[in-house]
Amino acid sequence: MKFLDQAKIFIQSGNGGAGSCSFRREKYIEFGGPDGGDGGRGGDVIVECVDNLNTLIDYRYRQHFKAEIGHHGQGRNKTGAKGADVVFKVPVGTQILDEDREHVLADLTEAGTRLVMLKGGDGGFGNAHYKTSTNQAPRRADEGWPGQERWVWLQLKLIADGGLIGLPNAGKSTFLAAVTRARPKIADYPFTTLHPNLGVARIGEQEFILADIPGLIEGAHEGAGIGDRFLGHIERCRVLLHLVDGTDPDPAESWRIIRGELAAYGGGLDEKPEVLALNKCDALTPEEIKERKKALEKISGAKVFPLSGVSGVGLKSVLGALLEHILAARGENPGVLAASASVGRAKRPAQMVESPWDAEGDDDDWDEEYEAEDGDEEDDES
Ligand SMILES: Nc1nc2c(ncn2[C@@H]2O[C@H](COP(=O)(O)OP(=O)(O)OP(=O)(O)O)[C@@H](O)[C@H]2O)c(=O)[nH]1
Ligand SMILES: [Mg+2]
Repeated sequence: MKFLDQAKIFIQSGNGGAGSCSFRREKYIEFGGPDGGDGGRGGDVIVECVDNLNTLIDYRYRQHFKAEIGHHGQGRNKTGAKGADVVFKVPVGTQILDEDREHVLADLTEAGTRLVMLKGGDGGFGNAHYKTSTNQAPRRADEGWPGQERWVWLQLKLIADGGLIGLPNAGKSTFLAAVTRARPKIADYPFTTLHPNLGVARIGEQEFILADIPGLIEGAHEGAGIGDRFLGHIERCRVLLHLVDGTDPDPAESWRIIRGELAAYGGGLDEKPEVLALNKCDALTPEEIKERKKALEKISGAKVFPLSGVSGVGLKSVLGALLEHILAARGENPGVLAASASVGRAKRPAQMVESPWDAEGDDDDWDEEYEAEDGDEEDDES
């Protein structure tokens, strides 16, 4: 499926229908009097937030949304019908911005929300409306009031509970594929991922949504690589999972680059809770794991989770740490709940194994355990 996270569209509400100028004409009834009905109201432009979408791709193919005009009034006091509304659907997390892209007109964070973006014009009065004791045969009937029109920007900021960040090739997509049913593209060249992917992770009875975004490189805030445009998608996450490639001889430097980019982007990203993990531990010797973990812990001052997205080792404890932050944040602010279960179902937790690298000191037997668990991986899904 194609992904698009911004689109510019033209919306226009309907003009009101005109009032009618008419007189009652019937056999044996002279001076029947005015009976022109009012015009109907124009249709509204309505935006609806739905949870079975997660892209704005539809708006690449249709950019104009015009509501119907109100029907005209008619003789015999017939009021015109209201023009039909036009409804456009957007995924949860869409913001609607002014044409200058500065003012947020609406922020749709809950499925089912409907907002009237532009109201249709009122219908004009028919001549029956102007009948008074002193003017019993008015010939005045009004045009309908005009509708409104404007260009607006739609901007999607996906709603996920956790966001995956790291340098290109850190193994973010591999991690997403390991803990959710999402199937992002994975390859050993940088910038494999070109747009965000979502997946639902499950641990115990709890589910949460993870977002995998394109990798960041030094200078991303100035446009290097594919820039930091996609960081907008993790602005609403409650926790970030920072993956550092363990096969990189200097993991501390990778960590520093990403933290620098988060700070340069702003938006409070660098203040979000971060879970830090040393990835690709299956490709390292126990000594290397120990040494790189230590280096990372020293520079970050945080706990480092060793893991391997490929073998599945260590995933459980990382998910547990993410969940802890997510639950804590949900307690504080239950308002914006993570959205769409339509992203897919969570993967069975049985496919994940405990991390043998977590416990201090028993590094020696990690490879045995890894071998054993590797066997399990074969009977993956039946
Ligand atoms: N040995 C090993 N290799 C891994 C692991 N995780 C990912 N890789 C490999 O690393 C390469 C990059 O993995 P991706 O998951 O595409 O990395 P990414 O962070 O999503 O990269 P971009 O989308 O380009 O930013 C692939 O060749 C993976 O097979 C791991 O745990 N162990
Ligand atoms: Mg990727």
